[in-house]
Amino acid sequence: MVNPNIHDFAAYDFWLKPLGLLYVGALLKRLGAQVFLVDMMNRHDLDLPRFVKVPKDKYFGTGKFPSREIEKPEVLKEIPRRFKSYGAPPEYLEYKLREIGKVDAVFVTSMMTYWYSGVWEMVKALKELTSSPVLLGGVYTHILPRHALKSGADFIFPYTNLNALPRFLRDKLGWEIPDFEGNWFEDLDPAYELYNRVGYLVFLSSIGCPFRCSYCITPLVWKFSKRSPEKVIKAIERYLELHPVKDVAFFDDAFLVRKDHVEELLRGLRNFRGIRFHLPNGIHARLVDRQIAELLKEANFKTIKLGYETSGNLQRETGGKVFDEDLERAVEFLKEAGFTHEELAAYVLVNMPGQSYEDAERAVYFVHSLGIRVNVNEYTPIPGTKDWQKLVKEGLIDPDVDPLLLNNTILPLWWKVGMGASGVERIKKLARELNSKLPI
Ligand code: B12
Repeated sequence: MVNPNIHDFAAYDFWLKPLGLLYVGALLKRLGAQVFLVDMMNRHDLDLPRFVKVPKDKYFGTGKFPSREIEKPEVLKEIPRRFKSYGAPPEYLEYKLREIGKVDAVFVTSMMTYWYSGVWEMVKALKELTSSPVLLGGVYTHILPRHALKSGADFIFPYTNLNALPRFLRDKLGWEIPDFEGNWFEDLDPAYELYNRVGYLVFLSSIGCPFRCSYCITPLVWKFSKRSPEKVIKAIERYLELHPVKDVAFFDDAFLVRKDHVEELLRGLRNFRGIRFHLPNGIHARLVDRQIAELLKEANFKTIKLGYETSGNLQRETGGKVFDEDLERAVEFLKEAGFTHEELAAYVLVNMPGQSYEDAERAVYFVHSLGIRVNVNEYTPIPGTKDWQKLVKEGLIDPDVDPLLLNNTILPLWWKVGMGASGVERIKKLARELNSKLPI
């Protein structure tokens, strides 16, 4: 199994782990396969320092990736910034593949659609370095399956239900394997035993999201479900024993949905002494009540990002997930429970279609007025979402646009919708200034 390099203008290791691929690994092992992992993005791999200088951790296990400048793809030629390949160098891949030896198939994952050039490059390298069939899955393949067919992979698996994988392997590769008798999300742990070392662990306690925000793809690709807290806790226990790290993050899209479940999970997490927990992916402010806030504190959460998105009418129009008063109340409860402004932040989305500069500015000031940090996220339209369909219908986006151009950093440079690059820069600068005014 291979997690490819990221090609981008910037990337930072905010607890990045290829969770989907680790579930695939767990499933294949259950079905009797012998599995090896080459994760080009694992900064903590024991062999990596032999091939490249690895930047030290910054905080909570996060840090900069090693990187090297690469030539820009044709469509990005005009962008006046350096384009890089992040993660391990090609020699590391060659070394790992030699060490593993001949395999029956290679499973490659993918994340952001606009990172596809790193995926294509990896597929090409694997086709050259091995004689095995290459299967490609992951976020890019389920958002853009037709585009992914051009990756050079022998097969793409554009689905998110891993219970369908055994049949796929029987059909495509002729493997003689049984179906998986269970539910992949409930019954499997991400296979962290495939790493020789990690700097942190990432888990999911739920998959999917019951909300229907117009800019988000999640509700369209997973049926929302929660894993039993007991199993989540057992998985954390099991892997902390194997990899004694200090930091554990959750990638859930809807961590707080289903109060009974969340409370049981948080009560269990209190027993992990000395472990710092993180929620980098935006929790639903409306679902934070006094009890949840206290349990989060008792469990030793150190990073809590609240989803705020924007101010004004768009709050309702994009799905009505969070209103000003929800965020205000959530922050109040969290602060009462003892969280400091260094541990709390809210995401503000900028450059959304229909969002004025003033809306975004107001959102930034509003978050700051609550005494917490503002994290600015640059909007990017995701193929398949409600937003995307509307933009295509109105002629505001070409449905065949090269996904590289949808990179959130460069979109404002060319997209005529929204507040433009200078507007986005001003909002980011404002957020930086306001954040720096918070007491240390
Ligand atoms: C964690 C996460 C992040 C993290 C970490 C990423 C990082 N850079 O460190 C943070 C919070 C930093 C982040 C940031 C952003 N993210 Co994000 N993120 C996610 C998230 C929530 C989880 C990914 C994950 O682990 N999923 C769970 C695993 C199990 O799913 P999976 O990998 O798809 O795997 C499944 C299948 O694909 C399959 N599979 C996977 N690989 C393989 C391989 C094979 C061979 C097979 C057979 C199967 C298979 O197995 C799994 C079974 O279901 C996803 C949403 C989501 N739920 O996926 C968004 C998501 C990927 N992010 C998204 C976006 C838009 C962003 C931002 C641009 C937001 C913004 N506007 O600022 C930023 C910027 C990212 C950047 N440039 O670095 C979009 C993707 C957009 C796109 N065009 O691709 C998503 C889908 C969110 C969304 N709701 O729409 N993100």
